Amino acid sequence: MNDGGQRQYGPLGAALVIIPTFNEAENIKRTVGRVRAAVPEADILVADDNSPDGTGKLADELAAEDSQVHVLHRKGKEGLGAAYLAGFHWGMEHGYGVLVEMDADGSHQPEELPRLLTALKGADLVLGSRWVPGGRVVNWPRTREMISRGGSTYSRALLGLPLRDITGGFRAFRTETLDRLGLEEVASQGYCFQVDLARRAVEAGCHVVEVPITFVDRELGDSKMSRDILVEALWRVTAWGVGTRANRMLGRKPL
Ligand SMILES: Nc1nc2c(ncn2[C@@H]2O[C@H](COP(=O)(O)OP(=O)(O)O)[C@@H](O)[C@H]2O)c(=O)[nH]1
Ligand SMILES: [Mg+2]
Repeated sequence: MNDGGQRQYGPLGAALVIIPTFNEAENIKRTVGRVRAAVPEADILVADDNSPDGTGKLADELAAEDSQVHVLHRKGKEGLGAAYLAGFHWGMEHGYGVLVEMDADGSHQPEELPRLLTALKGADLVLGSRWVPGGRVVNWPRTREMISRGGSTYSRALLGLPLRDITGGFRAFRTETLDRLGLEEVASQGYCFQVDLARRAVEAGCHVVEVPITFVDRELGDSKMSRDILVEALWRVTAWGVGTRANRMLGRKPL
């Protein structure tokens, strides 16, 4: 499955860092500025779900000053998965070779982007990982850490994935990797979108590399994690696990 070590990889194309936002007015300018400084050659797409706090307008101001910053205005809050799918399509249509996922709230350090992109030279997909040696979390409430670790452990065990951080959202994809994941069938709305893409990548035989990151809890604004998001993740991961096992028993292709 993970035969990427033998594979020859083409050069990385232009990179687009996709930043989904919902009510990140206190964070967006600083985060965009840090990304621009850390990877000046990369473009940015802010995918805003019509945030009531005016994040979309702030992003427009940034885009007006900087031709490498773009904004995708979406009509309303439809979840992280839908925002990323729209951002991926935008990036594909505009010919980027690398599409990066990154949170707006400062939890993902833009200064770690060069390490992710370097690793992508020899991989199909790179996951920024809190749970590999060298990875860590700073200031995260104990309950959040337990939910996150538990989510990865449950997904890893049930879906048989050889990965440590399956729920994280700091990732770099080669665009051709996304073409192999059957994105048109992805229905995950909340954070289980990340588990969904990871399992699809492994099932497609992609070479997935985990790079240690330092995840820092947000200092400003509120988390959008909710009970509904957790419930969706639990039922979807469980259904995928049951489906994968049933398909294996029946000798059918998964997904
Ligand atoms: N466009 C969009 N962005 C979202 C949505 N939900 C969360 N986000 C963004 O996704 C990122 C991660 O969300 P966050 O609330 O920090 O989650 P946490 O780190 O797990 O507490 C942030 O940049 C959020 O603004 C959504 O429904 N739509
Ligand atoms: Mg966050």
